[in-house]
Amino acid sequence: MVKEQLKAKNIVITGASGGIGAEIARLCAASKANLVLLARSIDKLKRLKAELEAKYQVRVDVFQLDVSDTDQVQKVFREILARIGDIDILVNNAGFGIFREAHEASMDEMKRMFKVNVIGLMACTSMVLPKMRERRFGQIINIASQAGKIATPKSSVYSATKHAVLGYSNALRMELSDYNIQVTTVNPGPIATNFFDIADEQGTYVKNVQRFMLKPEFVARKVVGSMLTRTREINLPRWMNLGSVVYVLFPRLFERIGKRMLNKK
Ligand code: NJP
Repeated sequence: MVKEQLKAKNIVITGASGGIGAEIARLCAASKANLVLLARSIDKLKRLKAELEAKYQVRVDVFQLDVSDTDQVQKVFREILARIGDIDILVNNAGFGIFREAHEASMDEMKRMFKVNVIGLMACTSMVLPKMRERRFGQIINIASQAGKIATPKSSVYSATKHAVLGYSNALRMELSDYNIQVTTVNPGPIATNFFDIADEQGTYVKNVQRFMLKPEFVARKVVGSMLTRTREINLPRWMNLGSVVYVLFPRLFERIGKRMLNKK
């Protein structure tokens, strides 16, 4: 997939060391965008940089960044802005989940999930907003989740973080609507990535939803397809979104009838 409009655009991707972040990076590089890739695993980022530069002759900068460390976020983004100038697209993709019933979740897990999935995403966004507003150009793509629309058992904390991402993004979209800056949210169902190594220690969920699992390449194609368009929200697979529409309209009925279907973890 090659998207001509991305040629020479500066795209920053958090959580780019694996999973959908790395796939998004590959497609952007194929479209000749300049990339800034961020994650904690610097070795994986360096390997991806070498792969993309060799294959597509694009510029790839990599920085080690734990998005939950907001001082580090500020430092790294200042460095990015100084080095590459304007950021055209920010993909806030870094995130993780731990599936556990609320009474079993530790304080530390709760804080870590919020610090990465919510505060980290907001911190990165804050760093690109002033320049984007000044230029009246840009796009912020926030990877949320279907869990941000329908909360299910054993995902109370993860789901709360993704609801927070959607709330933040919806307000941001309205604030930026007069500035030609698009805010796109992405709400996938389960995707076959390493996400479940941490989220689903027992493997129960993966076993139960194996047949619905999305391929990371497919999700990445949809995300890259939305770049520099006015796409508001991407919901994958489409039928899951139908579920969230019904949920909003008839929550009590949905929870009663869907009880077994929603209890897959
Ligand atoms: O997961 P995985 P996905 N600071 O584990 C990085 C959402 N999602 O690609 O730091 C900075 O393969 C980590 O890098 P590293 C999900 O919530 C997924 O599936 O080196 N980066 C890695 O590159 C998340 O927002 C599913 O360990 C941090 C990346 O994040 C996004 O999709 C379903 C970090 C995670 O790659 C990508 O997840 C859904 C930190 N503190 C939403 N912590 C799904 N897979 O089923 C982690 O609805 N990273």
